[in-house]
Amino acid sequence: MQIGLVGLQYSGKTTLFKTLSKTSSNISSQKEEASIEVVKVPDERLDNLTKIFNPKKQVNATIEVFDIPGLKMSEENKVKITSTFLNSVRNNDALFYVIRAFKDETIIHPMGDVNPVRDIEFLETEFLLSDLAFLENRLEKLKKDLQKSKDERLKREFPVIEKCYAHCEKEQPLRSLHLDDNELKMLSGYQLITLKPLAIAINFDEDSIQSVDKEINDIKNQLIKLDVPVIPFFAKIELELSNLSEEDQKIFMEDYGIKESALSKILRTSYEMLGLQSFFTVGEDECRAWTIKKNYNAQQAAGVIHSDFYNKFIRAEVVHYDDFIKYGSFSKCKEAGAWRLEGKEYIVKDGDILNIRHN
Ligand SMILES: Nc1nc2c(ncn2[C@@H]2O[C@H](COP(=O)(O)OP(=O)(O)OP(=O)(O)O)[C@@H](O)[C@H]2O)c(=O)[nH]1
Ligand SMILES: [Mg+2]
Repeated sequence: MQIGLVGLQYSGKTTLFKTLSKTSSNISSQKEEASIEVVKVPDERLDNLTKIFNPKKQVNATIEVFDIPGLKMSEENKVKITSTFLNSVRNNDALFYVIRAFKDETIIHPMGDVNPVRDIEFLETEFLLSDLAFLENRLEKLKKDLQKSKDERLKREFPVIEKCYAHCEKEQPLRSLHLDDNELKMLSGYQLITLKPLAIAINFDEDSIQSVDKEINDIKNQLIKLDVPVIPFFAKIELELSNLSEEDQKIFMEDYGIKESALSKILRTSYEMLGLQSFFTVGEDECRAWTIKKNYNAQQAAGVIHSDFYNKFIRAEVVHYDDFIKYGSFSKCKEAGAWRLEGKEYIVKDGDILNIRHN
């Protein structure tokens, strides 16, 4: 899974990226090319399992974060969308708009002044236009092809593209259009931008810590059409704090009144918007968190570990993390009836500890 940080120049993407990856020393803020970082998903439950099993290693779930260089002012004094930018944006499973709310006269805003709502609407409009142009072309091509051939797949695609086109033409992003699984599958190769799950991360400065809830509400009120998560963060402070030990970091965050780190908010929101959850495997060699979709059954979850586990699946031994902590061991869980053998149709829950039995 890959999430993209998208925005205008100097909105704080790379600063945020650095707090996520904690490798502040070697990422230059002025870097032109995009960079991708594999970010460990922190999980207290996995930490606790590691304490209990004392394995050789702990493997956290990971998510890839893609830091895309922002849109700049062009020579004609306008912020222009480029095809390189659009291609980088298309390359993600979900998007975070990183929007500037901090005021700092020494850092020039590419549109002249700080205005979060305008910047969000600008990005939305540009992405909508890009999808609309794609859909229009695709529709034309399908019309032509269908005159020549009676291909069943193309026939089925036509009404789906038509429906998407009509929706975009009404200036609605595709994420607000109801599409069933088959329709989504048909569209999946096209990387339509407004179809991707979206959240908005707004970068405030430290003067706003007290008033941030109100400021976020004001912004949301002006964006009622845009029904997506909007989360505040404080890139500059958090970058400074990310160099401290975990303990000091906690203390300073409390001092500042920051309740949750940007890293944690972004990963939590990503999991939610992508419909993801974690299950665990435990043992002497490793304790590990695995990422799966929310509706995955036991066999599909087994397949994430290894394709052999999918093909030769027999049963899954299941104990929920909460039960394991409550009873203290697998044998105690058995006595209490909290240890179960499940078949392939079992829908895995967030926090299940699985042991896959296979041929
Ligand atoms: N005062 C202040 N400065 C910030 C804040 N966040 C980022 N900056 C500064 O703004 C400048 C640009 O930040 P970056 O994180 O490099 O911005 P970016 O979005 O990656 O920019 P591009 O990659 O050019 O699109 C840097 O000098 C940062 O130190 C903030 O919250 N407050
Ligand atoms: Mg940058």
